[in-house]
Amino acid sequence: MAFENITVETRGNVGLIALNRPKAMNALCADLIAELGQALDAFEKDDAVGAIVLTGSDKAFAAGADIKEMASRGYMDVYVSNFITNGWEQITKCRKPIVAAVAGFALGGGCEVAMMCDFILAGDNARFGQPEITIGTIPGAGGTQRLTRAVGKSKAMEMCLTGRLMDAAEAERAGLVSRVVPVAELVDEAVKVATKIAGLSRPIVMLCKESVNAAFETMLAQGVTFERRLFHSTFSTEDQKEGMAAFVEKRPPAFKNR
Ligand code: DAK
Repeated sequence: MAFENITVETRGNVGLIALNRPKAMNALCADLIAELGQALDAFEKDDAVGAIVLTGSDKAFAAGADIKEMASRGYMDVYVSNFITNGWEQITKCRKPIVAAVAGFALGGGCEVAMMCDFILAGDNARFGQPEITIGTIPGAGGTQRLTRAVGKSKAMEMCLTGRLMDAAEAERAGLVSRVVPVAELVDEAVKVATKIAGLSRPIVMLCKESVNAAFETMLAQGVTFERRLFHSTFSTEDQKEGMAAFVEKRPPAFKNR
């Protein structure tokens, strides 16, 4: 597939997508979002790919939705056309794990896209924010919801109400990112982590992702019950037998994704 706003490659069994609109700080125009959706879909269907890394450039993961594309739209227009809705949440529908490797600016829709991924590894120059309030609007792709769940009300409220950016160290302290690594090592480190995941049992990885995600949609008791059902179901797989036998026999497991 030929893309104009992203680059796509595979590294071993990891699919690597890089947002690539350098002149606009990777602003998320409609074409970019459509291409991202196509690339994710292709990796989701590709049996050779077990995990995905989504990154940007060293300067910007993405500086938000494309303001120039949005600026002159009117209410009836955006409402009736369901403006920038289609495609935006495809990341959250993907069953394979997606690691966001964020360097530079992750603002507005950029921060929201990173938060839609399963976890975020940050380069030490990363800066996160929801600055929509400073241009007369509010987050529209889940920022007020996912940021609040990630960092708590006080910090999320301050960031959404003032547009203040958070640096990588603060983002790690607040639990928005799993780890901070030197920016020069970011993509390699993300691919390394994704390779580790892709080498595990694919169905078990998918069950695990589904179970963690259920924590955002359920009450605790319901979530724990859901987890218990999935945990029990892993005992119906060949990979659970193999994983535990390999441990007992002191050898690496050979998972068959069955
Ligand atoms: N859109 C369009 N162009 C952008 C852009 C953006 N978000 N961000 C940067 N650019 C462009 C600049 O206009 C400039 O282009 P030229 O002037 O050279 O043509 C170029 O990228 C370089 O930017 P700067 O010259 O500004 O570079 P600096 O290093 O000085 O500043 C910056 C970098 C990232 C701090 C600054 O560019 C900035 O503040 N950018 C805007 C950040 C922002 O406000 N982001 C939030 C946008 S609103 C939804 C889905 C998503 C959304 C809503 C709904 N649905 C699913 C319903 C999301 C909304 C948003 O993200």
